[in-house]
Amino acid sequence: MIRPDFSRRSLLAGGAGLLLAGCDRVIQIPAARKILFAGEDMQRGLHRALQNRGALAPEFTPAQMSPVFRSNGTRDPNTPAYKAMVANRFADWRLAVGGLVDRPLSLSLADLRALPNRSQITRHDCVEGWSAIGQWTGPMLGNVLKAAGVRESARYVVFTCADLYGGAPYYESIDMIDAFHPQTILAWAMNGRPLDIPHGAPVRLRVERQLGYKHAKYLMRIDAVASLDGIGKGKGGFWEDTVDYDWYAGI
Ligand SMILES: Nc1nc2c(c(=O)[nH]1)N[C@H]1C(S)=C(S)[C@@H](COP(=O)(O)O)O[C@H]1N2
Ligand SMILES: [Mo]
Repeated sequence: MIRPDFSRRSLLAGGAGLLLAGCDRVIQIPAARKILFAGEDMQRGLHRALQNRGALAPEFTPAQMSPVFRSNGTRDPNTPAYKAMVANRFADWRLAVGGLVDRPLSLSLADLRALPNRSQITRHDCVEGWSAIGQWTGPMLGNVLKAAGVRESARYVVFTCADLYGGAPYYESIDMIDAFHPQTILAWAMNGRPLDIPHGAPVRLRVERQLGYKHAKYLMRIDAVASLDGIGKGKGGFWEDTVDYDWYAGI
């Protein structure tokens, strides 16, 4: 990831040779003062924005977990292909990782389980007005993207699912800040058990700073892309395309 450098020094170095005048003197020049303090405001504003995007979602204790965690949207993809995977306990399921990567991957459940895993107890907030607290376990998406050698040109990650809506797969997308957020995981377990069908078996996305519809279930493909144009209807997700839900659903 590129870390922007908004330090005063870099602003000066990039400026009109002001560095040569020395700091004390520069500060006396009204025009320079203006540039410096505009820079300071920009620095504060941007840092706040970046910090907020990286902040962790609240995590809870086991005692706070919801006794019932409802399922929403697709509760069973129920296609012939999905039924065949269920019959085989997902032994044939593979997660394709492709798009703008140097090393496309095809990962089995065993591959995902073998990576360092993270468990987190978080609150799921559905835009329809219900919430539930559950525990999720899986590898960080960022580590999988790193293993695939995601390219600098990638700006979004697109998730394609096994369930169909009107013949087309459910899909979602997030940006690189969310993709590399430490709580963004590919969850294969929920509440300490392998993920069940209603909640997205065998693997679903957890992207804890976003509303429920961003948490794609029944994952089949992950693609790094430079643009969302030409994917679905171009708005970055099934609900975004269909009923104008916001693409950025940050909470
Ligand atoms: N593949 C897929 N993912 C999906 C959906 C869906 O219909 N299909 N529904 C979304 C919505 S609106 C919500 S609130 C959550 C529900 O997750 P849950 O069934 O585990 O409660 O999944 C999201 N991910
Ligand atoms: Mo939802």
